[in-house]
Amino acid sequence: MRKVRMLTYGLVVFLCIWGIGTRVAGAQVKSQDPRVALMDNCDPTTFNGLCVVLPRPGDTTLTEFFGLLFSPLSTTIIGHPAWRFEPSYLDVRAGHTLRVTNSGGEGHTFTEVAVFGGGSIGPLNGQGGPSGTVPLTRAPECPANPAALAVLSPGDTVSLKLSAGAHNFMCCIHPWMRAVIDVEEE
Ligand SMILES: [Cu+2]
Repeated sequence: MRKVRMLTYGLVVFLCIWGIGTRVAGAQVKSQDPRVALMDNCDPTTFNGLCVVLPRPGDTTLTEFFGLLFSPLSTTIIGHPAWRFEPSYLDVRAGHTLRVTNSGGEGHTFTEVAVFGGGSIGPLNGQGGPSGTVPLTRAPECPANPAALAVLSPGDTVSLKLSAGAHNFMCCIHPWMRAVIDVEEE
């Protein structure tokens, strides 16, 4: 009788562990719906015309934005950290589709580059910055003419299928917005 009871307890414990394991595995499968958000915190009033009004608008003023473009501790542009890709590093299983949404109030690009560098907007590469500034060199994948930028407007989403390997993405407007998407074989 004791043996039967122990077997029953054993079975219950096993089923509980199996149940938890299945749930964890399920969560992992769900996380294989990879997404990246293009984020900023632009204040529509001071970014007059450059920033759409979102349901929850940003509150970084243009002055605050410019205030964090440079640091006296760096010879090149730093950039405001609220302008970012979220997450900025993502492991993706091969075959899954990456969804990229502009959740910010400004236009951004999600441009694949061989190596990270500057974008298409001179002043946001550091041109005209404090004396001694060395501007970033434009990544060749970012067009020399800003009119040719493939801008993702606020609210827009694109879906990307990526080959195996590490992919570097940057914003050709705000070159400190960067992400690495690492696509791994099953
Ligand atoms: Cu951007």
